[in-house]
Amino acid sequence: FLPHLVASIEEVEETYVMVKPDGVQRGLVGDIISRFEKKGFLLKGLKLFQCPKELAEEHYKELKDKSFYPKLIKYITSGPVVCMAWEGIGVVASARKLIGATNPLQADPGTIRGDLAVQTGRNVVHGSDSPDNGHREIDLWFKQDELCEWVPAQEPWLKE
Ligand code: IDP
Repeated sequence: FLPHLVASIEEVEETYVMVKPDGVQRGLVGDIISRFEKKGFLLKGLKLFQCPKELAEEHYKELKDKSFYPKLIKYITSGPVVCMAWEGIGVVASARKLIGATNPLQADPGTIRGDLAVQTGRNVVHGSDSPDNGHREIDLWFKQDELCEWVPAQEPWLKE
């Protein structure tokens, strides 16, 4: 990140956001990327990717004892996903707010899941739940040379 351009270094975070296979199949990729772009976060990595089973299992390892885990792995590997790395002040919690509650029927209107999904098992998007997991998941899904450090021309219009 670029410490000279932000008010407080500690607040700059990175998070892993992923359009799940249902979001890709339903043509929601542009809409979802657009919400993070418009908010003012910095896109550092982006790719369409067919997730292998081993990676899905590693990503969701904390859920491996849940009854829905086998179905979850099947879902995430059922077609291409869109992987994104986003950077910004408070981006981890903010991305979770933009995404909405895990169960789309409980997600507020205006959120991605609230606007675009009806079931927990097809909730179109993932976002890291902590700064530590943001780092862990970006490392897991991206190679170093797939990530860009750059300064958008609009930076001074977003951050004082
Ligand atoms: P999150 O994605 O909102 O952080 P988690 O509890 O970490 O929610 O669960 C990860 C993913 O596992 C969910 O986004 C959803 O795709 C799936 N999942 C969670 N709970 C259920 C369930 O009860 N049935 C089916 N799938 C579930």
